[in-house]
Amino acid sequence: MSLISAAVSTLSTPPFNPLRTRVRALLVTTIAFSIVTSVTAASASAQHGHPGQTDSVRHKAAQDSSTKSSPMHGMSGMKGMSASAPDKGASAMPGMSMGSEPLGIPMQRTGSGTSWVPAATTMHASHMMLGGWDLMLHGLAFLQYDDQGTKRGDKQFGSVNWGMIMAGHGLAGGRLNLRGMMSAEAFTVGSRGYPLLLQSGESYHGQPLYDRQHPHDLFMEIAAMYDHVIGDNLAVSLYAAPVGEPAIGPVAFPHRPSAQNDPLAPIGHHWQDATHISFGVLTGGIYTRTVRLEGSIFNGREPDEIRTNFDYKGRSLDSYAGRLTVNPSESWSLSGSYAYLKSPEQLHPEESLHRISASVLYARPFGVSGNWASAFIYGANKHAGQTSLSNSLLAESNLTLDQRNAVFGRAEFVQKGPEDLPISGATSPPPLTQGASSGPLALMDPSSSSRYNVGEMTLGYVRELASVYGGSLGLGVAGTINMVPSTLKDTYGTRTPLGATVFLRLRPGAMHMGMHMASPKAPSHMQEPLHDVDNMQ
Ligand SMILES: [Cu+2]
Repeated sequence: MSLISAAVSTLSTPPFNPLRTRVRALLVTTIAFSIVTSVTAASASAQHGHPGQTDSVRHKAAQDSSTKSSPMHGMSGMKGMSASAPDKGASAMPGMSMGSEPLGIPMQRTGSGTSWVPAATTMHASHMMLGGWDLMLHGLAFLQYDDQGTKRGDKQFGSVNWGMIMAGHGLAGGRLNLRGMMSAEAFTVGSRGYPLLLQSGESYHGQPLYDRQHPHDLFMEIAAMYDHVIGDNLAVSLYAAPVGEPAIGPVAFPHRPSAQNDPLAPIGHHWQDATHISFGVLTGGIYTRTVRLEGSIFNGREPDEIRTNFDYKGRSLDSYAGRLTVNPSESWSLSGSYAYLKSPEQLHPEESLHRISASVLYARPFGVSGNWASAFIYGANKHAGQTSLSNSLLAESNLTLDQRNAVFGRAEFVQKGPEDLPISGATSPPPLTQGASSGPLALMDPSSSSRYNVGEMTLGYVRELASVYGGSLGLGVAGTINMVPSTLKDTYGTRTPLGATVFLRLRPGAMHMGMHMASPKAPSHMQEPLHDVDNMQ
């Protein structure tokens, strides 16, 4: 923590020159929030640590075990479930209460909501047992200085963050998982969110937000999920969430392995995964070890600008979605989804939306202690009455080279309209009232040539600085070059507006679940997942 304070006091001296009180408030909130996971990680490591074993030994053991039985991935059959182990070398281990879900599906495959990511994903979390419950703590906290160029840009010192607790327990022959996830962003970046060129979506003071990313709601997820095995290779699940994520698109960006070191949101968020906070979701799913089919009904209205409450007023579960996910191997996860969102935007309740998405996620270990995660995502919106889709594409990658260094990048293309990125000079988005018959839809018609093809490319680097309470503190930097069409050149003053951010990032250590467990002869003390608390990843 002292490191954070030191770094922050460095950051808070000129030239950044933020208001002292704001910095202090921000600091207190951020630190309080981010140490929730860290402190628990410390206690978890106290429970599960392996004194006398050095890190390198643990790593070596993990590596060895990995060559034998494809560890990070081969967790199958571990939960004493009826399913036989699908992966080579993994053996059933009755009494293992944690680390895999029904059908022996590895815990690492768990994405946000009910989504799957590749099983070869490195998970950052801490685990502990409490009264028969498996508790997992996840979280991510950035403390960033964000500088977005041009007159449409802004500078801000703030924190992007979320923390999550998952509790799992056996129930009636199946598995119950409860989840709670919160974000302090309403306080740490404010109701207006943080500066992000070309971003759009949601509102502030009754006006659409643009060139800023909205803060996430205080309650990001409150959900219960129940899974039950009904055949050798078949299980069903039910996900009920007062706040949660319907079966749309791939894992949402705050939880995406390929976005793990990037504090800033993708500008295609509202074309791809912005439904990750929905106030009322019911999802039913049926799945095998490789294929998952899901259907959701949910409240499709985006969160309102009061970020601390529950947005149920006047709403019902009148939106729906379906998603097919295929994980053909440990490294790949493919998904396709369709959603109908009933009046998603509070400022335009008369508009409904169709959204389709397709994604390919890839993950694999890299070198001795690194990992590589990538995502390719297509997302498109079609407003009711619109004749064609507005498209978005995203390619993203994070390469953790070793225990100290990681590089990441993102490239995006998104088709936005004047209602998303109003031309400068207009105090509010263009003529939403022009002609009741055409209305804003006219503006979105591609034939009106008012659609902007915008893009961005980001490159970043993170250097891990220290182990903090079992988590890892990293210092990072990222730069973005944005691209706008000539029609927006006057608005931004250039066709290539730039953005940059410098940040500290705190998160729990990497879990190496299954590495030791994968060995049939593992001693009993190894049956708990190993926490490399000093692991710098
Ligand atoms: Cu979001």
